[in-house]
Amino acid sequence: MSSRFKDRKVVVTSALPYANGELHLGHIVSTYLPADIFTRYCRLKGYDAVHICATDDYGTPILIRSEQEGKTPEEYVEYWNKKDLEDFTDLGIIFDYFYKTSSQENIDLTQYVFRRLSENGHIDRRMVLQPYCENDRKFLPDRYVIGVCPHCGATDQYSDGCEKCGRTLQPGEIKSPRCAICGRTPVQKQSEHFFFKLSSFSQRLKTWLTENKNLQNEVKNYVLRWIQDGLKDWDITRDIPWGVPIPLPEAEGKVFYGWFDNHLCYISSTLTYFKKKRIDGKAFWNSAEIYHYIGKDIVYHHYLFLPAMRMGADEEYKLPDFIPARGHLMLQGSKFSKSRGWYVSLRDFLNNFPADYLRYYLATITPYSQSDVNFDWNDFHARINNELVANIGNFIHRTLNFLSSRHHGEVPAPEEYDDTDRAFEDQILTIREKVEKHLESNDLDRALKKIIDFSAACNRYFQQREPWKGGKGSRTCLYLSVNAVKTIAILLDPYLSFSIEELWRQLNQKEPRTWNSASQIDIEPGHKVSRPKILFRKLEEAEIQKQKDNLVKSESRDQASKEKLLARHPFKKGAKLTEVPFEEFTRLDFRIGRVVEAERLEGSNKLLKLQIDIGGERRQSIAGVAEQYTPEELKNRLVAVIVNLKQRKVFGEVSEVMLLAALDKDKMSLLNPDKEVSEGSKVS
Ligand code: B3M
Ligand code: ZN
Repeated sequence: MSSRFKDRKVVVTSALPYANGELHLGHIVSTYLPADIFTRYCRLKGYDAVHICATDDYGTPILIRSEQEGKTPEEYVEYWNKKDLEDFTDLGIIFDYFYKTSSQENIDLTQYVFRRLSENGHIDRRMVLQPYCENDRKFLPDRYVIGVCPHCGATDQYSDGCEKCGRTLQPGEIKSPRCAICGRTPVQKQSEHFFFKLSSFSQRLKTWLTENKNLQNEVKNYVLRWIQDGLKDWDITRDIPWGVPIPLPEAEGKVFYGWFDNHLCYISSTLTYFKKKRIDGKAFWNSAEIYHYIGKDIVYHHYLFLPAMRMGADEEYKLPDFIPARGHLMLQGSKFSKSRGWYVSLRDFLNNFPADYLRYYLATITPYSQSDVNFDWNDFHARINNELVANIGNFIHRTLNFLSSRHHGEVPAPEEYDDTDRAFEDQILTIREKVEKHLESNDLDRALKKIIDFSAACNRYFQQREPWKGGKGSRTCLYLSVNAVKTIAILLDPYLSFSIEELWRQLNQKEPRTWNSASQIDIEPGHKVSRPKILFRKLEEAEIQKQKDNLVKSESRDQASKEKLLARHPFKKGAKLTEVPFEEFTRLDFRIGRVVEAERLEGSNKLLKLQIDIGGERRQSIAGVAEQYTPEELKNRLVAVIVNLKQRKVFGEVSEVMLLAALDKDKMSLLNPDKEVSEGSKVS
C-alpha cells in the first residue's frame, strides 16, 4: 500500500444477496449502503474505484423455492437478479458491475480454483455418511435437515449453521436431525465428498490476521479464537442438481457447496467487468486495495474460508485488505425477522419515502462495528425533521433563497472580513479534511456527524450576521455561505446522491463534483445560482404512525421460511411413500371409540382431555384438537383411535390412545364411521 495516494486503485465488493427474495433494510444497513458511500467517496476523490456485486444463485433453498414455484432454477434466479438490481438502483446503490454466481465466468473460475487447490494438495476425498430421507428418496444437504444446535442447544436450526449462536456446522453435527420436507428422521447413506483442508491453513491465517492492520480488531479477536479452538476441514460437496458442477468424471451429479463458489464471484465479476473494457482485470485486482463489505453473520466465511482458498491457489488473486463487517439491524428494538413479518422491505420503504431519507438515517445510526443497529420510526422521524430538514436543508435553502430573492441569484462580492468571517472561512477550508479522515477509516457515521455539525455552525454564522437586515458584512455572509453550501454539497454527495444532484443544479455548477474542491472557496462573485426548490420536506406524524401500524407481527409473510417448510402438508400426487411391511401394520390396533367426557386442559389452548369408551373400557386421550373442537362438540361422538400405542405423558397427563384425524393445512377433521357402530369396533 505504498502507492496509496498516487494512482490509487480500489475494488469494493458487497456481499452477494441470495437470489431468493426481497431485499430488506437489514441487508442495506450492514453492507450495501456503507459500500456505496465509500465507493462514491473514492470516485469523488479521483481514485480508480469499482463497486462489484452479484446475486448468489446456488444452494438448496433456491432449488426448493424454484421447485415450489414451478420454475427452473435459472428462471427463478434471473427474476431476483433483475429485481434486486432495480431495488438497489432506486436506493442509489450503484454498482459498476452486477453479475451472478451462476455465470459461465464464475463456473470457470470456480472449477479452475478447485483444480489449483487439488494440485496443491489442499483437497481431500472422504466417504461421508449423508442424511438421506427414505420417504423423499433424496440426499438431504444443509437446509433439508433441521435439528438442534450442538453448541448452544437452539432448536429448529438448519444443519449448516446456527442462527442463534452464529456457528457454522459441518454436515452431521446437528443433533436430533429431521427431514425438512416431511419431518421424518433421515437415515445415513454413503457418498464420496471432497473436502477443503482448511485446518492446514491455521498458521498462515493467523499470521495474515495478525499482520493485516486494516482489519477490525474486535472481529480479528474472535476469529483468532476460532483458529485457537481448531479449524475443521470443510466439506465442499453437495449431492444436489443445482450448483457449479465438480469437474471430475467420478463426481457426476455432485456440485460445489455455495460458499465454495460465491466469494469467487467477487473476482470473476471484476474480471468480466474489466474484460468488457479491455482492461487487464487481474492486474487491476492485484494492484488494488480490496474491500469486502459484509454483515457480521458471514465473518467466518470471509475471514477464514475466503483467504484460505486464495492462499491455497497461490495467491494468484490477492487477499483482501479490508473486510468491513457491521452488525444486524433491529427494528423498534426487536430482532428483524422476515418470517415473523417484523421487517421493512426496501421496496415498501421506497414506495413511501425518498431514498435519501433512508440513506441519511441509516448512515447516521450505523457505526463501524459489530454492534447491532436499531431502526426506530420515531427516531427516523426526529432525525429527518430536526437534522436533515431543520439544519442542513434550512441552511441550504435560506442561503439560496436569499440570494435569489434579494440579489437576483447573483453572488455578491465580499467586503472586508472581520474575525467572525475569518473563523467561518477557516471552517469551510478545514472541514473537508476532518470528514475525509473518518471516511478513510470507514467511520461513515462519524464523517456524517462532522458534516451535520458543520451545517449547524453555518446556520449560526448566518443567524449572527443577519444578512436580511442588509447591514455591514451582509454581502460577505452571502458570499461565504454560498461557498459553504457548495462544500456541504460535495461532502454529502456520497450519502445523499439524489438530492445533491438536484442541489448541484440549483447551484448552477457545470463541472462535475470533485472531493478536494470541497475545501476551495471557488464560487466567485457574479456567479448566478438558480431559483431554489425545497430539497427536503418535513415528515408528518401521520405518515410515521402508518408505518408503525403496518408492523404487524404476522407469521405469514415469508413463504420461504422454515416454518413453512416444516408445516405439515398434504401428500402431493405421485409422492413416493415409505413401504412398511404388512406385519407392522397389523401390530397397530385401530378401534372406534366414543367420547364420554371432554374438558379443556388448564394452561393449554391446544389440548383437550378426553375419556374414550373403547368397548366397556375407558381410556384417556390428551388430544391437540382444542383449536378446532369445543369439548361440547366432541361429547358423545364416535372417533377412530389407535389403542395400543405406548402411553405418553402430554402436558403432565397420561395419554393412552391416539385420535385419528385428517390434516389439511390448518384444518383438522376427526375421522369417524359413516354408520352407527358399537364402541370398540375394530378398524382395518
Ligand atoms: N449470499 C448472503 C448471506 O449469507 C450470502 C453472501 C455471500 S457473499 C460471498 O448473508
Ligand atoms: Zn423426508
